[in-house]
Amino acid sequence: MASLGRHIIVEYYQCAPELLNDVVHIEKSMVAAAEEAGATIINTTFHHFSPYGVSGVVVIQESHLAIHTWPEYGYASVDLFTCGDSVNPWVSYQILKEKFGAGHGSAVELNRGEMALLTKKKFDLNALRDEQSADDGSPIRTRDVWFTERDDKIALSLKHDGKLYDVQSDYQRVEVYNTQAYGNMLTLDGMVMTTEKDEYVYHEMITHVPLLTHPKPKRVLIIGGGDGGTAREVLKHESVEEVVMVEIDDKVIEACKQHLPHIASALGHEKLNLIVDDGITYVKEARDASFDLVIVDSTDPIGPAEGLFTVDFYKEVHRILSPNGIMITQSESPRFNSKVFKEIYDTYRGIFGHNKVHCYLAYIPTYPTGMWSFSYSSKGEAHPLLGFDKEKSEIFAKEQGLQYYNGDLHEAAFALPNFVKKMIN
Ligand code: SPD
Repeated sequence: MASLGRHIIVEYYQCAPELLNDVVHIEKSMVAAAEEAGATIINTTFHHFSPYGVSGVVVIQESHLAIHTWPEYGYASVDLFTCGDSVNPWVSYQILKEKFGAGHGSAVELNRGEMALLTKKKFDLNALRDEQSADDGSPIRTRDVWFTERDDKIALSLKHDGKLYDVQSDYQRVEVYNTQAYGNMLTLDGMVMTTEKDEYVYHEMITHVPLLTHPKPKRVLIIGGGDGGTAREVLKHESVEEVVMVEIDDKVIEACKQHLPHIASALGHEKLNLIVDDGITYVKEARDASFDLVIVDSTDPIGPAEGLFTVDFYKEVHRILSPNGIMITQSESPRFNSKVFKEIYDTYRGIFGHNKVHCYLAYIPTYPTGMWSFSYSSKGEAHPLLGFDKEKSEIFAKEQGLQYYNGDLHEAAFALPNFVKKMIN
């Protein structure tokens, strides 16, 4: 043995970009590469970075395998570090080259810890081992695969057991992950849309606040909302006679029906008219004063939802609202998306009038910063707090077994932190 370890530094070029952006594929490939080489795996940690790139490490009893990918360049940088004679890192090299569809690979091998330069010290191993950590010596394998949504300053990571759905639709990348803490999770273009465990906060707040303050909401329009959560909550109100939902992407509906069935549970409801089309066009063509409530349950203002954040679109929404109509939108995070947040409120106030636009907050752990906002814009006399029938709301919340919304919460949601007030006033 000339050295303690062998370190192979690997470059893979001209790889398939989609493979280099698939955290599950990469983890599986790295695990296979370690196992085939004869290594014993201790732990795996892999992160996907939004929108692209994966980093990960397989810790093996005989050192580690590490990877960083740049899917946009079809490039992966890999370290194969092994010690002992029982593992052959060149086997890993070949396997990974094939798994990533690399057109070209190169590698250099370094010896780590030259024996000629080392002197072995004698020490009593038993004296160093405390009783707690004494075990039978067999490694316990653990696995950490992470989804990460991040911008250049903030990241949110969720550990998952794999992907259940992954389709590039005509509009966006639609994925469902099986997260360990929040159940199945829908992401669009790498951004968290909803999870089984905290979806109720968003869906109860985007719906019951307006529906319990409008005198008699009969016709409701949902723009977006393809997961079905908003429709499910709206349909809990008996006064509602028809819900039209216009979702641009049928793959979102398909993914949620298959993997988030509780959220999608009302998508076949008899009062629901589900249209797969562009919401902007639908609103443009809708009759004047034809809806009592319009809910814009959009994604963030990047990609297919961009047009939903324009003055022209909101003017059209105002036109199609009945005289006492209300428009509700998800208005992003005041802390995370401050610029968009401010612009949204300026825009609505320009259309509905300064005193007709209100902001309310809810706490959604899987959205950036956890603090999320909704806007309540009123065309006529409806007001979120004046004349609010708290008792009716309490009864409704109890009867429906709501998990977040109640009368107190309704009122409290409009109490804004100073920094938020400052941003919109
Ligand atoms: N950054 C998250 C914004 C998500 C808003 N829409 C969620 C859709 C849930 N029905």
